[in-house]
Amino acid sequence: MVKIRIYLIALVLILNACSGKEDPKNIVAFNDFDALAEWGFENPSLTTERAHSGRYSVKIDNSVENGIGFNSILGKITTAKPKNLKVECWAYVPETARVLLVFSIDNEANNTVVWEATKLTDLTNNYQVWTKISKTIPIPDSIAFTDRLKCYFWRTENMDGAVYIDDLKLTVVN
Ligand SMILES: [Ca+2]
Repeated sequence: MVKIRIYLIALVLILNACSGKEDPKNIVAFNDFDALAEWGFENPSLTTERAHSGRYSVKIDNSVENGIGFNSILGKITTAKPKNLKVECWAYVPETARVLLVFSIDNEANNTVVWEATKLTDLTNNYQVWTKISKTIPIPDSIAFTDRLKCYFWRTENMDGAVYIDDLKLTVVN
């Protein structure tokens, strides 16, 4: 699938320098979706209708079931097994949204190790404005470096309006 990863690290470092808080080595992935678009990546969920950063964000509506997400092998993103992973993003969510934030880990045999699905409407009470949302997921000790991590947004049924996602970040929290 999409390689949403290394070339964004420089941007993460810049953002971190601005905030002065987070340790950049704990950030395993960041996507502002602008870099994807600038590099010619095409996806039905990429949009310029609304953005929290730059020009691009990911839009999920009745024509798009899954927004662009994160998909990688644990051993490619970290050399130490995390105790928790924090998913953060900026989200523009209507009250009518029927979209889940999904975080999953599958092992090499395709068995599910972790499956966390949370309604976006349970992660914010601020509708129709850009809001920072986050979810921290405990990672079991049994995780292997060959396991596959995915984080994405999934529309589970038809809905009125559209959800926009921008600045998706995964951080190790120990
Ligand atoms: Ca953006």
